[in-house]
Amino acid sequence: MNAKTNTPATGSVQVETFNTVVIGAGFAGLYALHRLRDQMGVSVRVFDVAGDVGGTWYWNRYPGARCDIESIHYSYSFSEALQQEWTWTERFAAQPEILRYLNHVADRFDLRKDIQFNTRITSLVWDEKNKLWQVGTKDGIIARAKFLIAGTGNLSVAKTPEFKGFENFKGEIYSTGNWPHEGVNFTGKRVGVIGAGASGIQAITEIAKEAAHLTVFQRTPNYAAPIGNAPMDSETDRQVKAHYAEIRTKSRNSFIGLPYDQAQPSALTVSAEERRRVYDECYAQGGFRLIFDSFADMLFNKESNDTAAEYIRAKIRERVKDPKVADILTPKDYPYGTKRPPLETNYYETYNRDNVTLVDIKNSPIERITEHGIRTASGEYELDAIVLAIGFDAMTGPLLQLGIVGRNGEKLADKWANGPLTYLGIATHGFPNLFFITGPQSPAVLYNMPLAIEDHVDFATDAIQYLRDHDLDVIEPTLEAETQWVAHVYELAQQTLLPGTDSWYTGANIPGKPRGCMIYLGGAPAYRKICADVQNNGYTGFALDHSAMKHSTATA
Ligand code: N01
Repeated sequence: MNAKTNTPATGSVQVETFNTVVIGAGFAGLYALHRLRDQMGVSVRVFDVAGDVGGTWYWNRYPGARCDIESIHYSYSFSEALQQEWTWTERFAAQPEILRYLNHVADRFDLRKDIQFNTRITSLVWDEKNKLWQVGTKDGIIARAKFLIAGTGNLSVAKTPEFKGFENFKGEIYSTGNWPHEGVNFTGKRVGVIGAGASGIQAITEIAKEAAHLTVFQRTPNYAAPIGNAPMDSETDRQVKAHYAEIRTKSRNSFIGLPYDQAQPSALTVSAEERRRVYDECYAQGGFRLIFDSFADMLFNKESNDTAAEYIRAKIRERVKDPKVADILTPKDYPYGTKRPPLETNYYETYNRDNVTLVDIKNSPIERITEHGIRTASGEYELDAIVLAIGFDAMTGPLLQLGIVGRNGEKLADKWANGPLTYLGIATHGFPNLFFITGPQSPAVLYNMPLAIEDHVDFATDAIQYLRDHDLDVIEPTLEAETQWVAHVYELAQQTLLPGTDSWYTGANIPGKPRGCMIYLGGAPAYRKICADVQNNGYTGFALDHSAMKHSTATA
């Protein structure tokens, strides 16, 4: 067992040294802690800026927040006992229930005692001499660790609003990604929501039911489709629990990490009637079936994609009474699924309500926030509250704000100035013993997140175990392996429709952020096979122990 040790810091404060420090106490951090501490017996400390466990589900408490993957799949698979004892009340659980689940996991595995909350890590510096990471806050070094696991999530750094004049606004301002714990009462208020992505769509539907008037400021319309939520029925629960192992295996063998298996090869090789039948069935079933269980070429063939895009456009026209409003809500200039498709319940019907107004800010942009509301090019809208649902500095943002400095004083921010460079989306050359959980250039956000997280935590912790078993100190990807991986990720992306669309998938949602492809698009099964081969061959593409230092010097 690697006992934790105390090593003196500069000055008199004792700084503890751990085998592994984990950043983040969401799905990733909780499982990493359990695996390292309880299954491997190593010393570990988790840090999180939040006051409790939950990660994204701790912060995103806005009305309507719920997962968009069925809860029986959007949950941990690592413990059969946990799978059997937890029962979801809805097909797609709402945020409070997911947070209760993560609290249950923390209690069940007694995790909190090794988590330090209310602690923002702002500096992670590699100490080459001692082969340790120095973990710091703005007040200085608070821990040291041989290994670092970044479980910081992909959508945890809010986008900074570009609008001028916020300081003048006399009303309330909220952000979906950091919602007040006590909730917000919009009764009798004039509310404006900026943004109509997945968060905006969920929040708009609920806020409209409460507010005196809701004004939605939408720039780009989305291809939203019904989520198909319903109470969880006991027969489904029983069936799932009886076959959980098979279901999880089937999920891990599918592109997106869900046990879907109906997709036909192409929308273009079937009749118009058959296409319609498939789309009707998937639209009625809900979840991500329309995009991932209809036709397998949806993200690869524009013509095929057009058939689904047109199907959704027709649904929007059917569901929204005012044709002008329907037109503003209809996406026209990018393929379906190239922005993450939001799922909804009565979202389009919300625009049939008398108390809801849609403002097209693509044609009439927001000019500024005023004392009393929002001024666009076509007029001023008076508001008591503004809700920002403008998204995140996705994938790289959470890692870059950790202040990571690797070998030879290299800053991760400098290395990634033109976009992320990783090996397998798990590690990056020049930054030894550092593992990203669902990092950029892994399938991450296109792979059912809890399963993707478990796969990565297993990879990282297996690597740590391998080093221990072989009396090695350091693991770091070679520059060559990294270069090849990045090229492979880009080559795969070019075969899809994704690079052409502005979205957080490509970094285009953040002004000034380098545009690139941050997702491995070969699907979960291909990715999992690559990772398994790397592991089974003694960590191909990684330099181990002192060879890492030599390699780095040789390629510096
Ligand atoms: O963020 P987004 P999100 N002026 O980036 C608009 C996950 N998630 O928080 O498209 C005007 O998708 C922006 O407009 P445009 C899920 O993976 C999951 O909604 O840039 N508008 C867009 O409408 C999702 O994909 C769930 O033109 C501006 C919106 O704000 C991801 O999180 C629920 C603007 C941002 O949409 C992010 O979703 C919620 C500006 N300057 C989220 N800047 C589940 O269901 C931005 N916008 C599990």
